[in-house]
Amino acid sequence: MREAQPATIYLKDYEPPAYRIEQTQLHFALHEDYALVTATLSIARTAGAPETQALVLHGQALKLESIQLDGNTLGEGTYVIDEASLTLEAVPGEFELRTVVRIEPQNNTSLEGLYKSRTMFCTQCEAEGFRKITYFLDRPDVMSIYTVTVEADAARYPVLLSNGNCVATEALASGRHSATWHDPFPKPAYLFALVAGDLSVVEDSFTTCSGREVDLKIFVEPKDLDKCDHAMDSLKRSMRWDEETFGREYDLDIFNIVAVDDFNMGAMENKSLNIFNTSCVLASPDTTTDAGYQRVESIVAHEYFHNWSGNRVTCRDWFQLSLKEGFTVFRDAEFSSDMGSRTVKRVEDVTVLRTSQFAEDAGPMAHPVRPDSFIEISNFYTVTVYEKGAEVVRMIHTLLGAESFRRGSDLYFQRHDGQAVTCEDFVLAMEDASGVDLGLFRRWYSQAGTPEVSASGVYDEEAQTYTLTVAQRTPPTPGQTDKQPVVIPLAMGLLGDAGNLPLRLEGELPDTETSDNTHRVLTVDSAEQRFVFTGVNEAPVPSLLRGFSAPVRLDYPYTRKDLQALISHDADGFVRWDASQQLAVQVIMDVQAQLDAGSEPDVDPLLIDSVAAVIADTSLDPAMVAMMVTLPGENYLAELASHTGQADVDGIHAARDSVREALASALSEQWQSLFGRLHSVEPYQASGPEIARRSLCNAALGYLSADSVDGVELALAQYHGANNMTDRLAGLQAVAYFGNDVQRDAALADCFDKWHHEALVVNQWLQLQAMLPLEDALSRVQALMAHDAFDLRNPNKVRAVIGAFASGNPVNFHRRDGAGYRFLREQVAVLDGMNPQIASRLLGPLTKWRNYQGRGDMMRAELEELAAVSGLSPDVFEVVSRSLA
Ligand code: 0A1
Ligand code: ZN
Repeated sequence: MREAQPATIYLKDYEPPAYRIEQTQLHFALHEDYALVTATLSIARTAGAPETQALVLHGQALKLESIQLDGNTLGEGTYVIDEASLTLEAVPGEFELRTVVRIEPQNNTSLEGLYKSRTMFCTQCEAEGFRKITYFLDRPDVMSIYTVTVEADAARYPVLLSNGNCVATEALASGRHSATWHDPFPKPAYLFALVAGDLSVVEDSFTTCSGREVDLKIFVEPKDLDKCDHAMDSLKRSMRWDEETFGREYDLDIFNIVAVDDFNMGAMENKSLNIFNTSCVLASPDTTTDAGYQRVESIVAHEYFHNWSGNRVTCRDWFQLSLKEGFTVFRDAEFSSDMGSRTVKRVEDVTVLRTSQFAEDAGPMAHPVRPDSFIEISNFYTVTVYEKGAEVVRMIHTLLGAESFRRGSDLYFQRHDGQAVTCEDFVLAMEDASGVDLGLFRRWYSQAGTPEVSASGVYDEEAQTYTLTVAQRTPPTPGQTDKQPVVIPLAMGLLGDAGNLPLRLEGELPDTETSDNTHRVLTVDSAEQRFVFTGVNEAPVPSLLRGFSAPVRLDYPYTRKDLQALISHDADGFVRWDASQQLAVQVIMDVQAQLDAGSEPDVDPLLIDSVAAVIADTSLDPAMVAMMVTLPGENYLAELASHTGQADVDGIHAARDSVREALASALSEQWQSLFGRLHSVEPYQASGPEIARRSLCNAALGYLSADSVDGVELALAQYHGANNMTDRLAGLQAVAYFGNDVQRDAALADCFDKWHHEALVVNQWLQLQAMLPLEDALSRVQALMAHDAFDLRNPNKVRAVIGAFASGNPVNFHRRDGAGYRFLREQVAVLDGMNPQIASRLLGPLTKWRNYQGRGDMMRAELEELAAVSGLSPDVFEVVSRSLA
């Protein structure tokens, strides 16, 4: 255990900064074995702060070479340096501070601050990486105007970039050169960026709504120049959409994106210089799947949208992270919905939310959308802050309606432009613009845990009424035992034999009916409520939580017939899909119980009929059909099981497999005809209809290869004949899962042979193998880590192998002998010395130790083993100690 525990920081202790840094001038001299950073800061004491207030600058892993105050060199003894700060006890009210520090980007494996990725220099400063570059007030409420000069060898680093506009370039002695950039917008240090490298560029332009011409540039390594078109198109679509949908115009004449191979996250919204993980910006038919294309579009949009929701209006402190992230995820989801299918996008997002966020909210790391405390903020870039945060914004949108919400967002941007603000400021703007009281609604920001909503309905034939009773409770989470009811917008309808019924609540006059009187949003805001619908002339099936209108667990005692009715003809696409999943969950659970009891699995024919009907329903979007015929994932099933007890990973796996086999064989003709109808070798297009076609075709291929050797042959043929990555990978995956050992190994070897030069393809090849539910999976994973294609310093490779194994290969990670857990613990311990952010993220699956039948002790033992390691990073320390508490 470490000697001194890292400190916990509390929201309640927030104090505004005592000093501001109005102007920041930086000079970077970049060399192969060191960099010198000269920072000239114009600092002023905040009005009202005492003159005796010391100036404490953040700084980490810096070697101070010199320090001057208003031109006078400060001698030792006039300042104090420790491993996290530089303190000047007495300073004037206004002064200029100049420091020169020496850093070692080439040895920076944390990928935070200034580091080298392959041959280029780049930065990652969010959340607190700037302090690894120079001494500074590295907090988001200190906003400064930056002028940055980057100086480096001209041949190795012809491209020199920073935020804002390039205002000067200079050729220097000894083959060096420099470029100076000025950003006119004040910004917090976390939005600073610098890049130096030998990069190729794709250029385009965009004319804003007020007629300004913006140069758009994407910088990549020369070999990737052919993979930028999709990102560029996505960027232009995002810029137009933000003008049209949110009235947001871009504010500079230049917008740059740089792709880097070694990156901890997906991408970063630095002002006018977005830095992207290559996996989130590069796309070509041969290297990128349809899902990859969609990810590029949504991440390019997400980072671009941050220019307003994050940069122009930023966070006061890191507890407010969801202010920018929740809102921006909401904005990017709306964008993707408008670009493609709204229902499909919703289903994808809800799947992530229910699988990962609900699990987080039910486990030891549970925290509110606006956390109250943290040790290491990097640990709080979570599905709760991002995805649940976006759900909270979506609920505000639902409660206010689209028009008032837009007024609220306009007011928020106008009121707070150039400021660092709080989630409360966002809610206040929404209230002020709409007149809607969001008083109790605020609990969504402060209360952790997923609310459980149980609903029941009673039909009174005589009175022609239908009474819906809705109760809610939120289970306790660590540190929060008493929970209050939350405000839940419950979108719903009532389904009759021939379609959705008109809705009228008791006491309402007929003229309050809207044009669509078969759909409404009930506001549920107390522990238990009753809603009485009148004029209901048949016993309905309630269609509840339409569009997943709130991030809650809904429990309604549906019969399988009810679910079948919702699947086949409810008006809400989300409910239709959700009912298909609920039916599948019930059937899988039946089969699990049968297998447990030692009996033969007996798959309810109702599921088979229902899947057959979905396949035959030509009115449905093929992408919806694909999602409705796909069984819920093992992690989701485990999450559901651990909600009411503990998950039996092997039982879930076996049951799901046997239901899949039953569907594969009972409907083999249907799968064949679907495949025959949908298979195509036309040139690849990443259009909505083509993506939908491929998704259904490949779902059919999955069932065919699960069913027969002929199916595997078909998959093999598709793998070899494919002209795009989606079909190639689907073919390879089907062969790897259902083929024999010889077929599997030959196809995998062939894939590496053909694609070893494309890092992003190799990563998908690694990931596919790490997730194979084979008996020797762990030794395969260990062999992959010894492969030339693997590199422990590259987060994409680590995620593709170690991450995919721990979270995407449940039967092997949860091996009975505990070897999967031991493996993960060992890898985390090694990685912690290199890259604490990645190490701590990888730990996620072990933190769920309470959820697994017969495994908890072994999992906890590995966490305890880690806790005993000396010199753990604060990142890993926080996750380990919270999960053991
Ligand atoms: N703000 C970025 C992603 C990001 C998050 C955390 C980081 O370091 C801890 C880095 C980048 C986004 O939302 O896209
Ligand atoms: Zn973001």
